[in-house]
Amino acid sequence: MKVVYTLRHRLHHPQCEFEAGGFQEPLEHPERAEIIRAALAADDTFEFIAPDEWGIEPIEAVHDPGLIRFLESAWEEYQHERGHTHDVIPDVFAMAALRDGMGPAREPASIAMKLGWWCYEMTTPLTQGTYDAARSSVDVALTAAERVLDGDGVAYGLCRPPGHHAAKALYGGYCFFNNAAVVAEHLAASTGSKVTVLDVDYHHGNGTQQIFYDRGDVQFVSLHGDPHRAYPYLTGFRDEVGTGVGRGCTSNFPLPALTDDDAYVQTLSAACGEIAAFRPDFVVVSLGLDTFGDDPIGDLAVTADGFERAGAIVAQLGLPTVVLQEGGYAVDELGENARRWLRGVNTLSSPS
Ligand code: OKP
Ligand code: ZN
Repeated sequence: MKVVYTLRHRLHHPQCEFEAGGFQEPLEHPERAEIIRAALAADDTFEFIAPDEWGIEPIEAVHDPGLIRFLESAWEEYQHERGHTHDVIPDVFAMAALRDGMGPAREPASIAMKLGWWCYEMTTPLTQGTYDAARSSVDVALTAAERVLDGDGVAYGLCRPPGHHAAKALYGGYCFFNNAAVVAEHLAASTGSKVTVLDVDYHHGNGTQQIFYDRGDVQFVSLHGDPHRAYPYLTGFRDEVGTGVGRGCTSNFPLPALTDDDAYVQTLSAACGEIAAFRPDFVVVSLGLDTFGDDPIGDLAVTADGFERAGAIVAQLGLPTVVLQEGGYAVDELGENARRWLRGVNTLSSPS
């Protein structure tokens, strides 16, 4: 199986993360990708390739051009306007309710409020190289998709930063550009066929769901911690099923705390039933490994065996599959967990 990787992910290296009333060590850090790279490099099932450069157009196909322009210059702008800081984090937010009854707001002029216009929370610092790292993460994702378009049964993009929380016009949740959405749109647009995004990250992929919510040609299926207790809290409820021609093309499977391998695999099988019924031509997997029992920010109980079983269930769909890395924060086990999931799905692999 081809693994697409670039060390450009290291350009995004936050120093701190604001949460629960204080600053802490970032959970989403460069070592995550390096641990996965090392685990896959030690297994000769995997062959590394570098990403191609895809330019801005595939990103513009899913994101507001204003968000892209903002991310390109925000760090620099902040340094000029507010003084030097390694990490740039919003401290004021453009809540629609502030102008309730007075007409909609316009994009603010000051970087102070621009941050809170394009970002919805405080755990996602912008660093000097964040934009370039986020662009490289999209390049990694699209290059993995290209392998599959060229006939590989499955390919893996070692994306970092992750993408699934990034909405059309918002970043947050450690995500800047929605790698999975860019790939799904690219596959759908370039082949005129149907695509499913299967999101197995612990956190609901609100961004991906939003981008395709009214689409009949791109299905979104997600297993995640129930938003009654899990980030991002506002999306991922069972009754969110899509709208317009997309009605029925979104399926959410909220999971209870401590969900174990057997329960997890059973729900994944049900989710794959929905995928088979949609009859897609391609599957894009948002692979979060934060469903792992020892993950510091998840509360499920999936094990390495469970991950291999999960990959094998996705392989049984028998569809060309692009696997893209999202979350996973139990760093010591992250590499082995990724390796096991990918070995599980690898029966799709075909010589290229
Ligand atoms: C990104 B991905 C929980 C802190 C939550 C943001 C989480 C973003 C997760 N105590 N902070 O879906 O893995
Ligand atoms: Zn996650």
